[in-house]
Amino acid sequence: MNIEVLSLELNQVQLQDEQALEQFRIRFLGSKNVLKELYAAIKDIPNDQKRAYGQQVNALKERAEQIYHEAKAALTQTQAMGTAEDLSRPAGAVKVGAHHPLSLIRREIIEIFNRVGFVVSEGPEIEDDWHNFSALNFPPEHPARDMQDTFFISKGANELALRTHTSSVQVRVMEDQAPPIRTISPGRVYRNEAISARAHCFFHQVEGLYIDKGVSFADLKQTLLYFAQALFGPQTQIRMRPSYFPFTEPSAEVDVSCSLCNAKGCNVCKHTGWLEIMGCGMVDPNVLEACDIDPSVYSGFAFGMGVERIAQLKYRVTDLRLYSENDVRFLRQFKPGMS
Ligand code: 2U9
Repeated sequence: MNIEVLSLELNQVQLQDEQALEQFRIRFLGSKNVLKELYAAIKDIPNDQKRAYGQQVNALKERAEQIYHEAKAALTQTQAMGTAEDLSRPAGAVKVGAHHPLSLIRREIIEIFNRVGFVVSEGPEIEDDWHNFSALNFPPEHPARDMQDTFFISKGANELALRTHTSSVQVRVMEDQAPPIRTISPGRVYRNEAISARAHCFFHQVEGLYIDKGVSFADLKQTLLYFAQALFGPQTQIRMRPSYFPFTEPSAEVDVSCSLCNAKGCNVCKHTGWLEIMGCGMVDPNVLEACDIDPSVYSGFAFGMGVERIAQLKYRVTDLRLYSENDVRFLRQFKPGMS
C-alpha cells in the first residue's frame, strides 16, 4: 500500500449507503486502518524525507476523516427527508373551536344596540344592597331580598350578594354619568334556584337603559321593534302586555311573533303565535331620584332579557343545563353567523 494508491482511492470513493460508509470507516479510520501501515513504514524512510512523508500521510488521514464526516451528514439528511413531514406541502386542516352559543347571541344583541347608539357598561358580580335592590325601588320586604331567592355573601350592615340582575350596573352608570345615557349591560346574574332543564342558579342578561329629556313609551316601543326585527327578521311583530317590576312604571312583557309558524300557531309558541322575549318599562321616578337624576327634567326607558331565552328561541335549545356543561357535542354545532 502506498500514498499515491490510497490518494487515488480517496479521490474516487463514493459513499452512498450505510454499508459503504461503514466499510470506509473500518478501512481508513478503524483500529486496523490502512494508514497505520503507512505510519509504521516511516522508520524505513530516509531521514531527509521523513518530514515530507509524514505530512503526506497526515494529509491523507485528514482527507479520509473529512470524506467520512461529510458522507455521514449527507446520509443522515437523506434519511430524515424520507421520514419527516414534507414542509413544502400545504398544511392540513386545523381544527378550530366554536363560539359558545351564549357568546354568539350576546355579541349579536350588542351589535344591534350599538347601531342605535347604546354603549356597553359592565360592573361587579358581587353587589351591595343599594345597587342591587334599594336604588332600584325594591321595598324592604320584597321576596327577591329573601335568602331563598338570592345568594347572600354577607348579611347585616355591609350586606353583599351575587347580583340578581345587571340593572345594578346601570345604577352605577346613572350615579357616575349625567344624562343623556344610552347603555346596555350584558352579564352573568345569579338566583338561588334548584338546577333543572328550565331553571339554573346563574344565567345571562342584557339590560338596556335610555335616559334623556322627553324619552317616551313610544321611543321604547319603536326601539324594541327595531331590535326584534334585527334579531328575528324584518317580518317580526311585537306586542306588549302590562306587567309589574319595582324599577319601572308602567311595565310590560314583550312578545315577538313566532317566526317558526309565521304567527299561525305551533308547538314552540304553544299555539298562541307569540313568544315572550323580554320585560321593559319606563324607569320609575324613584329610581331616577335615588341616582340623583331629576325626574321632573329627565325620563327614561329600560328593558331586560335573558340571553339563554333568546338562544333557546334561535337555536331551539330546550335544556338550560346544556349551556354550562361544556359538552363538545353540543358546543361544536355553533358557528358565527349561524344564528
Ligand atoms: C335601571 C332601571 C330599570 C331593566 C328591566 C326588565 C324589565 C325585565 C327580566 C327579563 C327576563 C329579567 O332576565 S330576566 O329574568 N327583566 O323584565 N328589566 S325592565 O330595568 C331597569 C334597569 C336599570 C336603572
